[in-house]
Amino acid sequence: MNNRLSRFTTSLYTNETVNRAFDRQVKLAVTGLSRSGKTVFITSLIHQLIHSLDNPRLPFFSVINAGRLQGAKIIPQPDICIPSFRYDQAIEQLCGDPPNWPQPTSGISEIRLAIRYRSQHPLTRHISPINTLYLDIIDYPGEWLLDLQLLELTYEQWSEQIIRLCDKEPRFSLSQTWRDFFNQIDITAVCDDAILRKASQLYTDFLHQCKSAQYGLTLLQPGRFTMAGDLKGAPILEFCPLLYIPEQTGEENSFYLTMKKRYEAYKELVVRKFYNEHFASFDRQIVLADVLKTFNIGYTAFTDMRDAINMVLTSFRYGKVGLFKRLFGLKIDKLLFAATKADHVTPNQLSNIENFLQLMLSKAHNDVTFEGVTTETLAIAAVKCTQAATTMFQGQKISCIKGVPIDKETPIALFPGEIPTEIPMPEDWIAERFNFVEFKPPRLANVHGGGLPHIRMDRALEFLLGDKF
Ligand SMILES: Nc1nc2c(ncn2[C@@H]2O[C@H](COP(=O)(O)OP(=O)(O)OP(=O)(O)O)[C@@H](O)[C@H]2O)c(=O)[nH]1
Ligand SMILES: [Mg+2]
Repeated sequence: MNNRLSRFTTSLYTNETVNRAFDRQVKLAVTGLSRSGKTVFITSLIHQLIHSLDNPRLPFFSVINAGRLQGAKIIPQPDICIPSFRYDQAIEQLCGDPPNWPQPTSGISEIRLAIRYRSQHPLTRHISPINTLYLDIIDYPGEWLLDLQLLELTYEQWSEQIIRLCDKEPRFSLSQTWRDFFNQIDITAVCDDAILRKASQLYTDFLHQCKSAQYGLTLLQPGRFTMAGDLKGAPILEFCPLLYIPEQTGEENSFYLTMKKRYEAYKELVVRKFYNEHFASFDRQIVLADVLKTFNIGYTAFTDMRDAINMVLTSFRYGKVGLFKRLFGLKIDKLLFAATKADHVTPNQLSNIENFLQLMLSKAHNDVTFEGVTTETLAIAAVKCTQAATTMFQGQKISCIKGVPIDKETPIALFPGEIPTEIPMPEDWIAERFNFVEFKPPRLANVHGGGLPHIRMDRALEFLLGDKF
């Protein structure tokens, strides 16, 4: 790097760090596995903020409630080399006629918001009555999040982890074709590219099957195998875990050592780069989990999601830090656990979902509160697609919800089931017990007349940003 460029980047870095230390900038980690609702959440959050002045839907967001918000705007992002988050496109889809959900995310993108507010600080409000808070958010495919754990694991340790997972159903049966093929390879022999490519393809097929709606598994590594992004077809994705660890490694160009080298290259060139550029420093975090999905599928999907989220959360830096330390090292000091798509249940079930999510993530919860991090758990819907209603069933009035299912054109009323207050035993996860269907986004007469309909987005905003104003 030449001197001028290096001075320029150092000064940018210093400005950014100072801004963050003095509460003028917040980098928000929107953490969630694939399909948990990240893109919809980011879109709704931006929509709520840029329509905040005429937004009657944010009573719990205190800066608005106190009438101190001056407005919010999307401004140029800090890193011009990263694609911009396509907010306009997402809103066009969500609020179109017919409305549609955004496509699954296939690459990284970034957005920056400037939020103007009147200061209430007794010392600064006369000197600088109007302040600006910059909010940075990135969006990325949820699959990639699972790779962060690889940074801690050698190729052999990672392979052992996968072997243990494949010992149990449904992975045992689903991995059969890959395992049969792999078992025929002498991994200490000289590597044949075509055979290696085939082994890696069969492993990738196995991951795709695990991910399918039928099995709904989430702990799928490496993440780029199911969402390759711009690495599609690259040799760096051509490897797979070992089924056994041989005593001999073979020649330098053996299957074993070739796959080990590819794994290490994947870790360094793909995962570490992703981590360093986008995940190394955050101030605030929201963890989005689609817990309702696990009810529809069953106990294995539940344990898989629970383990995947708890695992992912070990990759972030947590802790309460004072001003001085914040100038040198930023850590997450507030973390919100959010059960998404809460519009899939009747309003009286919201506290049950929150309780359920708490039980699911109690390990991670304990670890972060130990570090002094403030946490909260909320059931949210970034875009509310249903209305609460009542219906008569066997002579009794029961609560239900009304919305347009994803594969239908007209609304239906349905009773989705009650969320248990305890995690059910494995044998009690019966398929017929729950009926959480996917809904179409609501049709809106005026996209710009206030924020999108939601559940508890204002509480989420208050928790994540409220103290910064
Ligand atoms: N009813 C309802 N459905 C939602 C809501 N948010 C997300 N969904 C559903 O969840 C799906 C996934 O949401 P996304 O925001 O695309 O999920 P993501 O986490 O960005 O997924 P990836 O990009 O694949 O990692 C959507 O297509 C909707 O079907 C919500 O607030 N309410
Ligand atoms: Mg997405």
